[in-house]
Amino acid sequence: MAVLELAIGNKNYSSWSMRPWLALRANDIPFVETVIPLYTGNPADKERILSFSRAGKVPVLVDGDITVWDSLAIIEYIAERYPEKKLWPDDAAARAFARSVCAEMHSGFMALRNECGMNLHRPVRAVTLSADARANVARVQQIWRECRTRYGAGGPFLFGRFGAADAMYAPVVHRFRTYAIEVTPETQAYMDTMMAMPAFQEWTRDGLAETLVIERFETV
Ligand SMILES: N[C@@H](CCC(=O)N[C@@H](CS)C(=O)NCC(=O)O)C(=O)O
Repeated sequence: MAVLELAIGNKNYSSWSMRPWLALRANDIPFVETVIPLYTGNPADKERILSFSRAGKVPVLVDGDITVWDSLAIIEYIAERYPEKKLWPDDAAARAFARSVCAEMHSGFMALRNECGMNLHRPVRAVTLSADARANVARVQQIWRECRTRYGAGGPFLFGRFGAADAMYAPVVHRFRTYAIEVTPETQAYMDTMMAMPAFQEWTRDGLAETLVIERFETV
């Protein structure tokens, strides 16, 4: 079996990269990681991303002669290749719910993403959020509460055990922390669970050790 290779961006900033990376690492799935600095202005860096995928974006997973680009597609691929890791819940209703909240994250929350970009270096400090971003924060908390209440009895994660939905929402944990967003006690408890994960801590440590600064992400 070929060793998986995951091409990712800077760990400090690349929220999309964090998702499949966490899904792999938290499940002890062996893979080689290739970090490509983003937005350096150096055409060679962009060429390197393009050599993995013509979409020109990371993350990209390479498994032998199979290439999967896009965070959610990669998580789906991992779930299929390692069914024993149970990235999706067994129960059909829970699975449908998990897929829906993952898709909602993947395609939404633009205001929160724009106003609170993931930036692990950033000193913890509150910002004034737009009404749309505040609505995003409320919706994320509603999703987490509903997942935990309906399907979380088997453990501390959204669907009990750690799974795809936790991986997809992991960067939001950093955003809520870094931008000092006021959250409910249940949200804080879930964030604490995520932040205590060795894989989450490893990503954070690596990101904090990076020195490359991307000016356009340092504005808030
Ligand atoms: N929807 C894509 C988004 C991927 C994406 O936007 N990646 C950014 C970094 S987080 C990127 O590769 N940017 C580099 C560039 O555009 O040159 C996914 O889920 O993987």
